[in-house]
Amino acid sequence: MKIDILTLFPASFTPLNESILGRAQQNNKIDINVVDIREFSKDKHKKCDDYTFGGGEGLLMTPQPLFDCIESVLTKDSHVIYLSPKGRTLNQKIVRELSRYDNLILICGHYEGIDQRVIDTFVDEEISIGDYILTGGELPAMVLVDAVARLLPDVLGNENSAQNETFSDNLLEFPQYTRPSEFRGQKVPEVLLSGNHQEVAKWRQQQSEALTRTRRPDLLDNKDKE
Ligand code: 4GY
Repeated sequence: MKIDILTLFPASFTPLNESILGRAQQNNKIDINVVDIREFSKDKHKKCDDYTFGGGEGLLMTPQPLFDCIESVLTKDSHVIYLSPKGRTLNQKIVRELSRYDNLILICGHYEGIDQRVIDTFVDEEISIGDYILTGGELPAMVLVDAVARLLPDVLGNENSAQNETFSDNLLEFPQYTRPSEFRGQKVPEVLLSGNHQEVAKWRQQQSEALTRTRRPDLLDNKDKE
């Protein structure tokens, strides 16, 4: 998958070069292309924002740099997303949907947002990462990239990818422990040390169900499942 990230702040995206996503990029499992919208401005001072028609405080990102920037990466395969609190709220079902595209183009707004004509012309859908207001679309874009990338083939280690998709779907994760078996007087549950894989699986399933019932009962009757 190729992901184009269009932003006025390309330096914000260095975290994507670390850890699992950094390795995935080096191994060509994902192609993350951060594009500086400012380079497309035809203004003599590379201006990319202006006051809103109708009045009001803040600045809006102007259409010209965005139109040219989007057109420089747009193909028949592109799915164009604008990160915005007005969008449908991201969840794991939507992440799975997005992971099937060959090319995502993510538009990051800043200031008061972008001219509506950019949205009307190019944007296939608006996506929100949650009901709170940030200063720009850069962090939401990184959240989306991270969540999508880990579903792509050969991005996670095999242990993880197998486990994550199969059994605990729409349940919260059971508690986990590593060595030592006792630390500062706190013992690991006996069943996990038993070597009885069937009993371990049963305990984990019970723990997941109980935790989900108390913390997130909304997940149990949720149609965002598959
Ligand atoms: N929440 N989910 C979000 C956000 C900030 C003004 C447009 C969110 O996706 N985006 O809070 N975005 C605004 C700031 C420009 C983006």
